[in-house]
Amino acid sequence: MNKNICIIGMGYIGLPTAVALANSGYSVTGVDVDEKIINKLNKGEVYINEPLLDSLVKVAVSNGKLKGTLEPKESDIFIICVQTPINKDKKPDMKYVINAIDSILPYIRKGNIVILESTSPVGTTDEIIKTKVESLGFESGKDVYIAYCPERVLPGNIMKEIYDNNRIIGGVDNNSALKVKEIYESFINGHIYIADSKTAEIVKLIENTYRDVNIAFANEVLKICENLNINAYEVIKYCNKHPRVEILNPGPGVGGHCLPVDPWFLVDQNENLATMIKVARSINDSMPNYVFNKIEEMTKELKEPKKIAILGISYKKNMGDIRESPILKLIDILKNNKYEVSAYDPYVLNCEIVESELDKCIKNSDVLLIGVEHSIFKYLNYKDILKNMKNKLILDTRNILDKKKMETIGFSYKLLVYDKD
Ligand code: SAJ
Repeated sequence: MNKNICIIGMGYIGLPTAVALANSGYSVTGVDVDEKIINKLNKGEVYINEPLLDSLVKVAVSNGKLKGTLEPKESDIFIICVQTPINKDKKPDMKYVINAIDSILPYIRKGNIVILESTSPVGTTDEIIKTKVESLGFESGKDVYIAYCPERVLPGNIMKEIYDNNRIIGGVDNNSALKVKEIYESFINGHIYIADSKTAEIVKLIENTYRDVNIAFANEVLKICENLNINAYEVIKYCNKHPRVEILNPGPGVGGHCLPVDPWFLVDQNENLATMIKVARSINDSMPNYVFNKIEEMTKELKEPKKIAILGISYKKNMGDIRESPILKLIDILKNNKYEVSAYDPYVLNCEIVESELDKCIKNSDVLLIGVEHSIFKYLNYKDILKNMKNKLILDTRNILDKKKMETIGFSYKLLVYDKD
């Protein structure tokens, strides 16, 4: 096989997809509008911190199978992997997908394959991608092949999941779906399912919405249990002993670029029907404020200025991605309410709020707040941390520390929920 693939967008999904395809034999051109990303890529370097990604990129670039450019070029296959954010009104902003398809139109020839991977509103592949490609005079399924193939990888474990997860391919016609399946079969170990493009589009949206709604349920359980003076973590632990119950973990909110965004695509197209989805979003969005109220309660007797030292600001554990992090929202609320805030996160580099040394972050603080469950935080020397603090309060929003151990050291330890003494 010596086919050429042009991938538009060298971000969290485009770059891993590019290396997977390059290392399975394709000649891949990675396109991005950001010159810094392309210069790095051509040196075999990456800006995304993902296990295995940097070494796989080095291999692909050094053997000439992956090259970065600022402009697309003629290829057998085009894959669009650009971001699809929401705007201020929570409506999908499709300009990156539109720019991407427009940028490849001049290079599309008879026999080419065009794939959309970006999470998109239902109908995008048909209404935007197919319409634009067919405006060149081609007929889909005969002259060109068009499909939607959503990524499903978990940030923090992208390279493993890109190979091992099951995939769904939604063709705008059956010929297209079968052509696209051949490409993904070259590297995917999981099963590949074939559907129509609208089905594949909604599957992607529903998967992420399912998780968001389930996290919202866990957060509501937390609020209800606190109202009734019951420890929610204990409740969830016992509920999950039932063979058909699996409640997720409550926490300070839902971050990342997927779960806080994708449910809105369903809301936008189904305003009067997606009622639970909308409520779930508002529950998850309420969590930073809920944590803030907890801090207010814990510190109401303390003198100002009150200092909150936060361990972990990324949107989830063991990684440095801060996009939509609920802890950043909490920091804003704290600062707007005249709290002093310092933060320590060994995964987050080049962020103004983050101290490079733990001691500096902790010094003279009143409350130590666990924001993210980075594994390393379980093993810190909390005796030393305590010595550095003004008031010895801990608020553990992720339920990672041992209450008894913390109290033996001398902390007053609070879980995010009501915590019986
Ligand atoms: N979270 C909780 N409680 C939980 C689980 C997660 O509060 O029990 C929070 C996390 O702390 C984080 C947020 O939710 O702030 C999202 O984290 P996540 O690990 O659930 O998901 P993402 O956003 O990193 O990745 C999701 C995945 N989707 C599903 O699991 C259905 C991934 O497979 C998708 O590919 C990805 O979205 C995407 O790109 O769409």
